[in-house]
Amino acid sequence: ILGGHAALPGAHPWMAAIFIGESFCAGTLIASCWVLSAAHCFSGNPLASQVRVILGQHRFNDTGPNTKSHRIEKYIFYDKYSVYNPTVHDIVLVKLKKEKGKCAKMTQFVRPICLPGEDMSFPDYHCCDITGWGHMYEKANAYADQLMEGVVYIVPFEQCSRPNMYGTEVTPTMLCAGHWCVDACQGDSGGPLACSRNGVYFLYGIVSWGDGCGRSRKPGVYTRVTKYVNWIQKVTKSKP
Ligand code: 4AZ
Repeated sequence: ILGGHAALPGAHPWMAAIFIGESFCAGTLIASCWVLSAAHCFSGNPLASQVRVILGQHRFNDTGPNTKSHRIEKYIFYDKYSVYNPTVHDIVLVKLKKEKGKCAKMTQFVRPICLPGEDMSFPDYHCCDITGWGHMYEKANAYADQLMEGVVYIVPFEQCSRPNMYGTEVTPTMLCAGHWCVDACQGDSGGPLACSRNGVYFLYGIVSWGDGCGRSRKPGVYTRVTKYVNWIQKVTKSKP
């Protein structure tokens, strides 16, 4: 996160740190056994045994009494995701492995975020939170050592799809959000754009892509979660 500040431990209890072989992404806990992330993080088709999902984490790569590392059972790409077009349908569901019949144990530091309804929308310029351990400036060579948060606003689609921003690269299944120098960056992929209504946070976007980090006229681009809630419900509610 560029232009953000350190989060308070436990302020974003749905944050997941995902280690995929040698690489790293973020994710968001939406139910005890399910984490949402960006499909492009899994585009190398890693073995499920190479993936670890850390919940309750605040300091990067640091275990403590509130953190728990989970193995995963499987991950499921949105049907139409293609590695040849990785910015489109950039969404993946990760199913945690049960231990003694349970997935994530809910605590003060581990709690899922609400999914929006498919017809829910936040207005243009609405302020939402982004969180992550990603780079704090574009050319950084290390992740943040603690969870960072920043506030961005929703950029009107009509503006983001103008030729001087992203033109036709942004589609209605994406949304743009940025606020001057606040932006997501490398390592924040898969993490949440969380918007609140009456004090309740909803997962409105998933960090997906952008031209650099914090560049003018280049806001962050997020997977628009409302377009996928039917799919999420279908996959997470289906019995094996
Ligand atoms: C990345 O490389 C990345 N500024 C994520 C978000 C943005 C740019 C790059 C948006 O994971």
